[in-house]
Amino acid sequence: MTEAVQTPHVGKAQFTPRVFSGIQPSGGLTLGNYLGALKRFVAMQDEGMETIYCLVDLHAITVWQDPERLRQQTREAAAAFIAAGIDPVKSILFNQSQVSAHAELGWIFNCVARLGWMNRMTQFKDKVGKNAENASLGLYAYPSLMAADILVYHATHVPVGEDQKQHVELTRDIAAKFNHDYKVDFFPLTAPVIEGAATRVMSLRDGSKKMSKSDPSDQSRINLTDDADTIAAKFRKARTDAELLPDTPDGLDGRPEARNLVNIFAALADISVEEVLAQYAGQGFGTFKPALADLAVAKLSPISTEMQRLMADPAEIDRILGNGAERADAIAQPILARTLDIVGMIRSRR
Ligand code: AQP
Repeated sequence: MTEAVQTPHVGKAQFTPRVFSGIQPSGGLTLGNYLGALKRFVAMQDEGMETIYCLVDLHAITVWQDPERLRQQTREAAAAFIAAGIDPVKSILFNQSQVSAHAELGWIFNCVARLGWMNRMTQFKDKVGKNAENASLGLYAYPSLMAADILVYHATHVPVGEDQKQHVELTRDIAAKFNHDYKVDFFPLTAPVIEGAATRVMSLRDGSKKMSKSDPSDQSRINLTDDADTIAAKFRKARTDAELLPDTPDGLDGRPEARNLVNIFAALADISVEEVLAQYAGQGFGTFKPALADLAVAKLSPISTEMQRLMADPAEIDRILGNGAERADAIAQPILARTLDIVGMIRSRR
């Protein structure tokens, strides 16, 4: 079992371990989403904990999404989850907008989170660059909706890539402030679970930028839908240096592109960086890149083949998401109702 998973408590309240995480259907999923998140989601499901996984479509529209493409990308992301090993019976799998409690708790958390906290969120700054005036209010408030996604299930553990660590820490701050302001032990202090050799997969074109589904360059990422030839060509063209691979991880210092490819190899092969280097030390990228491409094709092509099969029946995907939403709603509604009571809202509607 994942080392970090224990039964957490806040004051006298005990919380049953429950895993929540999500991915935005803001484009096709990448190797970064797979290694940093999806692969971990499958591992946690198979460790026997209650697992709730969500396609966060409300987050996706914080930047413009064409409506028809958003529907398509949401179904494709659901197909990727199932193809990668998420069992929609063992886990709860749904799209966020079908469970309105997320948005309702999100509003309450907008009133708990402080502007000073939001101003420190590095992902917002990275995404808007110099264009903050033009960004949506939703993009700014994104982390407080994310806190609601997690806490509306009293989730205790959130598997994420390194880039989401700050948002999970903000979730803890919101929970702690809510508990303090209302003098309750109601929300757990959720732990991020950031594990594996590739918690931050970098762009294939620039080792200082993370691999991202919204990067304008398709060459910067491996998509889960890429075919074998495309995967091989992208790794062949990936930026690297002219040095040979070292025999210890220290030898990768100052070589971000080389480190990235070695990390990807280790994560795909489920071995350590040391083991990769034991095999490839002294070799150049002319040998390493084709081996990496073969490994990636072997691991990813069964997923993309299964995705294609699932995508042939979109009604079945919608049915799975609808069922998941009902199961999620049954957990979220009592937690939202109790939150509204705590906050002082009259709830007399029949
Ligand atoms: N490059 C990455 N390496 C490791 N993990 C990653 N994740 C994303 N990129 C990497 C993890 O995937 C989960 C879902 O992320 P998301 O899609 O909800 O948002 P994101 O982090 O903003 O991912 P993208 O691909 O960069 O999306 P866009 O381009 O739409 O903003 C998270 O657990 C994340 O850590």
